[in-house]
Amino acid sequence: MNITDTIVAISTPPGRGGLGVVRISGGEARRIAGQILSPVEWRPWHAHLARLLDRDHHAIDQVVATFFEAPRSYTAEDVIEISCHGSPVVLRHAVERALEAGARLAEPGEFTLRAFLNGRIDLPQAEAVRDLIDATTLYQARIAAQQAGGSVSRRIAPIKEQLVELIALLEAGIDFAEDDVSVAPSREILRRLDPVLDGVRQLAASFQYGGLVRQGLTLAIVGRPNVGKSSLFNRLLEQDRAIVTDVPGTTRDLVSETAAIGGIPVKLYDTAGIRVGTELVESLGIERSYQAMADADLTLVVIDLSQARDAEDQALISRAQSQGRHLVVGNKCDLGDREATCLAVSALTGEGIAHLREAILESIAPKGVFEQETGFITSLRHEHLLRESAAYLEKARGAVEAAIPHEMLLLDLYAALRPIDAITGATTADDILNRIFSTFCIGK
Ligand SMILES: Nc1nc2c(ncn2[C@@H]2O[C@H](COP(=O)(O)OP(=O)(O)OP(=O)(O)O)[C@@H](O)[C@H]2O)c(=O)[nH]1
Ligand SMILES: [Mg+2]
Repeated sequence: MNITDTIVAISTPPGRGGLGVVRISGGEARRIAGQILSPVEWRPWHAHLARLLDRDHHAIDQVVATFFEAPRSYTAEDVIEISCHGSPVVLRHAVERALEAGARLAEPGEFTLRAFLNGRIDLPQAEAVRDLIDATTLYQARIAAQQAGGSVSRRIAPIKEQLVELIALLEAGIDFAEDDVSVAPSREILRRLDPVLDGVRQLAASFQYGGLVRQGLTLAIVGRPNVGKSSLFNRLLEQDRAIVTDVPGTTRDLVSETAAIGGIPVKLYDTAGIRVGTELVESLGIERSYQAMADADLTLVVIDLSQARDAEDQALISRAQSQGRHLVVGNKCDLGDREATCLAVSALTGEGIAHLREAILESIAPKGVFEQETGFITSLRHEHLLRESAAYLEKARGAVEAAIPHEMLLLDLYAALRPIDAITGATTADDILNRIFSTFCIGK
């Protein structure tokens, strides 16, 4: 990909709207914009009122063009943003005219790629821009905005610094051995290595929660027929999505929809009520209920408080227990007695639902984790790299303890540094770059 030419794209989503923005970036931005607009005296960081012209120099829109002069722009190049009225024909025409004037159509994510390549932002920041655009909850947006501001790099920087220092110490011991620079004793090396290993491990482990922020989790609602699973599903969604009747066996298939709970996107699955000895269609549905339960990050086993718990309820609870995270929810508390061993709610009146939401959050992460917002990484790529780094650091630790020569130890330390570099963007291979930026939308 050539990054010295001037690129153009529509930066707003497809469709009609009040405004639509065409963005041009590169050394030729002013000249190209000049050819498609009525004459403009460009002043940096000023908005200019102009007319957008067609090929016959007829005005087709009145626009506001803003000039961001290099290097103080999104891409660190000259950027011109033309705010048109949001008509797809007008926007497309503006882009076509810019292409005729010598611009090239931007690849997906290319504006952000240029910001990265020009050193305006590092790789975690670029990835966070994509997460920000993809955010489905305000909480996700807030985390992404912090990361776009550099929070991940700020956490990694001191760890990397310590590792580089240790490498320098060992290199010095080898290079200047004759000059009486004493070789660092194992105790000293371990004293420096351990905090690095701890830091890398902790950061990698934080993905356990950070991953949930980005990807969300799946939650299956299971139980016997008629206990109120679909009612609870609708209640958590705050939307009348699944069919509710007093006929047992109403839900036959999985119904899924995403709700935000505490800012975390939660994909809820309503399932067919589980019972034995039913006809074919229902039993196929029940198989899916079991499957959803096995696949879910968290299972809500719903029981009916207006009835005594029976063996089928108990069997489901045991099954959920053996499969991992689960909560037992006693529904219809407006009718029946509360039990101490479950969360009492009423899908009908809404009682206990706020409490259930909290319990769902707490069952996936200790209280307060999601509030310490800068405390975790949200990218699977970062997690993999940190784990790789930790593995080499552990190997290095073993080498120190086995009194293996420092030359060999250094190889492990360099190998541990490489994945960290790949996060902060110091030595990134092209394929990583392409993978990241190709998931962007055009115009970003
Ligand atoms: N009083 C009371 N009735 C409820 C409550 N929740 C659900 N119901 C009623 O219980 C009946 C069954 O509700 P559903 O939500 O369809 O139950 P389900 O578990 O999805 O049933 P299946 O799909 O057949 O497995 C309906 O008549 C609901 O109105 C509740 O909290 N209190
Ligand atoms: Mg149902």
